[in-house]
Amino acid sequence: MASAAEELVVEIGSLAACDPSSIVSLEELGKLEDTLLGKRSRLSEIKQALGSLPPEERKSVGKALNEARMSLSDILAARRCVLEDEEVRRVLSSERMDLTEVLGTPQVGHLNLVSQTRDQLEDVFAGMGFSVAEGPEAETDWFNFEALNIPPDHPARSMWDTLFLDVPGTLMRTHTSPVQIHLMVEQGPPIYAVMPGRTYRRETPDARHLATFHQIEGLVVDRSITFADLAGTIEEFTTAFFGSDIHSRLRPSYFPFTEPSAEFEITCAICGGAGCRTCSHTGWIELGGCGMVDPAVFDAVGIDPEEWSGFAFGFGLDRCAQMRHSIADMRVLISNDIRFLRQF
Ligand code: FA5
Repeated sequence: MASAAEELVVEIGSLAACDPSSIVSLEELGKLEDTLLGKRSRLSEIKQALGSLPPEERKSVGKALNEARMSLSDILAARRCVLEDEEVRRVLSSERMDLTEVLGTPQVGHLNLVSQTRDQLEDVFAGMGFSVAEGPEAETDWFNFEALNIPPDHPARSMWDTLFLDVPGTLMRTHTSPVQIHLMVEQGPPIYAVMPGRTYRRETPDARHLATFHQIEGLVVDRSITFADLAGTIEEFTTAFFGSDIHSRLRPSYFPFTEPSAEFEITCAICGGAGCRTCSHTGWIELGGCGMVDPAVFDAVGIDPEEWSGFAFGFGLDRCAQMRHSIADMRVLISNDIRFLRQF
């Protein structure tokens, strides 16, 4: 018959035979640890009763107890490791941020109002049979002035406050008119073209002026072109671009490269023609200049003025945008104020 000590050793062995693989949460595992190893566990009870055993039995039961506790601690710690690892993975996956994920419609930018206006003007003129050309922004004095019948020391140079470059004889173009010269030299007549681009002047910005702004130039050179063709083209463009509420008028003016020359004005869209600060209380806004190509320009580029005639015009692109959208102060176009830009 087995002694009490031998029975205890068998019981201790059965208590130590634990398989916690069915435990799936750290909370459940904590409870099991308490049941098996806590102060009120059966193993603790046996430990407390060790003192009442005879010394020779105390040793074998004590040894079995220690081995059982160590084995259980190892088994439970291993299971704890697995469950803690699973918990970390679960938290990481629930908090994972997918940086490639796109929520809703992506925010994309759009063309600045001036670029949109350039595209719209190009469309209007393309519809009227014009092609689109471009030229350099850094120019030589010859293209920007001399070929346009503005020799050195000509008083008309003061019409364009010029930014000169360090290389002698070069400058930032003050208008898009030098592109007329490029086309006439490089292509020759007949020409039906518009030339949009950026222009530069040493100018203090105000409600109607910027130091870096944009113009669109127009040039027609063909046989028998008259001032009536110019007036008709401008009228056609005004209605197509601004709508029937905006009227245009030509007023006699002076440009060295056109003869006769005219200023092209449209109804101020800010006040509807009543007069306001933007139009200096005149009810009209100057959009550009125009006229018949001066024979001296044809001479400079080698085109026979007896055979060919033509007209040219140059408008402010920024001013077109300003009038089309009733913008009181042109400076907002370059202010980078996202609230303003988003409207268009
Ligand atoms: C010229 O620049 C001539 N090249 C126009 C021309 C072309 C005349 C072909 C005849 C034949 P003007 O300096 O007036 O002209 O400028 C033309 C237009 O550009 C102005 O009416 C205005 O709409 C715009 N503009 C001129 N300066 C500025 C500026 N600082 N800021 C914004 N727009 C401007």
